[in-house]
Amino acid sequence: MNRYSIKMRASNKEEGHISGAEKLVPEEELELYCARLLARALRHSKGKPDFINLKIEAVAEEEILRLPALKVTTVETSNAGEGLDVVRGYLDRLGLKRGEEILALWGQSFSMRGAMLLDADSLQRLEPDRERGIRATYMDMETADIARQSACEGKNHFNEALVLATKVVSHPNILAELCISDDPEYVTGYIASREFGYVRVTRLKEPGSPMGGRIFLFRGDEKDREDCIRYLQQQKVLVHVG
Ligand code: PML
Ligand code: MG
Repeated sequence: MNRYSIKMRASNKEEGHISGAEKLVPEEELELYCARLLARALRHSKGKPDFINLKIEAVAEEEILRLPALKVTTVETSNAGEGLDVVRGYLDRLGLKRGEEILALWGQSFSMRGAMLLDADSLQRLEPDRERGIRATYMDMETADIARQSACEGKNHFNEALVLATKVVSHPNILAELCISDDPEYVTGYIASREFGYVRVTRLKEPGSPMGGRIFLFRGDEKDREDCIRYLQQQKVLVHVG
């Protein structure tokens, strides 16, 4: 059974980017999901798009890597400072000596479309294009249609982030991922790693802030870096949730 990758992005002149989403669906559900993603683009609260791009590519079954979702835990925090302390604690747990500097660099990812790829030891930035960053893509959750359908109806920050983080930290050269949403009302962020799974931090920024971004912490040589970037941007991944 073949699958198709569908990517949707919508924008307009006033807002710029309005919404984007991707799916990796069986052939018989392709038309249905194109319609669902189109509906999502048209009904976004940020505004009406004047440009919608739907990109559809066939994906052979043997190209797909299947991964179980990371284990999820939640740490309750009541302000951004407490949230950052929690993240710092997990960086310590990974043996990373320069946690404070890593947190300070996070802000540089806030204006990027993709993530910062950061050498976990030298803190050198490793993205070939620093403005764009690295976009982890070609992933979806593997679950019953009903769950995928609801994921299409609007943005489900948590599901989409769990799928992305599972893909990202499954690469052997990625030690951890740090993420804060750029959605002003969404204050839950996370740190994820193979060692401790996906740790949700309920408040990692203050409400109303449009600042958000991702860091992928990397350790390896030049060849590992190339392999890792190829994996993040091209490997097709289905994440089994629940
Ligand atoms: C985003 O806006 O894409 C990032 C979402 C982070 C989700 C964190 C969570 O709810 O676990
Ligand atoms: Mg976003």
